[in-house]
Amino acid sequence: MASNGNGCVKDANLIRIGSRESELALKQTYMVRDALQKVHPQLKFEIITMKTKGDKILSVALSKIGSKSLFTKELELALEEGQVDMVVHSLKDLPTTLPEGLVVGCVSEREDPRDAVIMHPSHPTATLATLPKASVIGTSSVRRAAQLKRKYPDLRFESVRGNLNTRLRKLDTADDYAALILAAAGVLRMGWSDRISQYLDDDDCMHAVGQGALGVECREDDTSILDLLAGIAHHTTTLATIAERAFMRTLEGGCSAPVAVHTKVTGDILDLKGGVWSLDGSEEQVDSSSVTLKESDTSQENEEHQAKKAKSIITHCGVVALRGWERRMEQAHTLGSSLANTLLGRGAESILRAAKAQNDAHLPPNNPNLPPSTNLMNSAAQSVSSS
Ligand code: DPM
Repeated sequence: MASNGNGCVKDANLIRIGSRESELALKQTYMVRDALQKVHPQLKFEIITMKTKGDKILSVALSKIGSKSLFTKELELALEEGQVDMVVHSLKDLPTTLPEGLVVGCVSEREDPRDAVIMHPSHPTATLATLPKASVIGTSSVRRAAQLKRKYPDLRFESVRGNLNTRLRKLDTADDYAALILAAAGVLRMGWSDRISQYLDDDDCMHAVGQGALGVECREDDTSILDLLAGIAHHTTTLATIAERAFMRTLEGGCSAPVAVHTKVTGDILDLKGGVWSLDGSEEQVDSSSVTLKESDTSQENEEHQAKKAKSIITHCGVVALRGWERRMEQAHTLGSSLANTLLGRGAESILRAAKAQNDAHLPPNNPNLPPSTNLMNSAAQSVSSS
């Protein structure tokens, strides 16, 4: 028995996992719980669910709410206060800088990271390329809208919010949208693979940083939980997502600016393609870079790592470096930040600044009950085409 910091006595074999309460969030939390249970049959798990700001504010597009920890804050508070021992998130919803004292203890194996098209039942055989002109595509991701506007200038993009169940219902029961763009990972985990009519590869639409992977957050000083999580970590997904998060962090992206990536691990080679776009997709900076991953073999480098390790755990953009892979994690981090710096040197900075300024100009006051404001993604496009 141990105290949880609130003065309450807790069964040391009981692990409390925090989760958002949507069906997808719960399915993801069960995946992590089942993986832990398999390795540690003696442990008991309790899942504690809560609503986050992102679940409550449904009338405003994500990019316009203007907060980075939309889907994470309430759960992180519960973690800090010792009400839960770990929290399962979609890694892409976790900011690249975490609150002091919290870390991502492990990243799970990535599901298909691509975006997918879900067509309205009245367009069973259509693709984005064959939809009628001016068809409305539902997404509140500025990343998706910017890239797809560039590729399919005749389509229109409108915000759609709510959890996956709500969105699919909005698509099917009205004629507001011809199609939705969703992360394939979420759709597949919901068991709706038969609704996917098209997967978007990187030529069409590069995915979000961390998309398709789960990140389990815990307290930095909770060594027993860190040990448990290390046992279910997926090494190559961790490398890929550290590179992506470093790319995002160096750009200071966040969900108000269109930033996207495409990562591949082939043997010991890590490839990262990354890009930034103006909101209307008219401007683009994309490049790629790769690195051959290698643990250090010089004893001096090893000593440096040992010394660092003795002081504290090593993290990259909040993600704990896996033991024996410290050097590779560092290389992945450097790959991401260098690629971002290359793009910044070529004008990505002004693209990002303009996108953020346009979003901020549309930020709603702090009132979740306000009606939705004008559609930024299309209004931005109009102002460009008329200039
Ligand atoms: C973030 C974005 C979206 C979610 C922005 C983006 C999509 C919003 C939208 C940061 N979080 O992707 O550019 O299209 O309206 C979210 C989903 C998943 C995690 C749903 C989805 C599930 C898949 C995964 C929402 N967060 O993107 O379709 O594990 O990556």
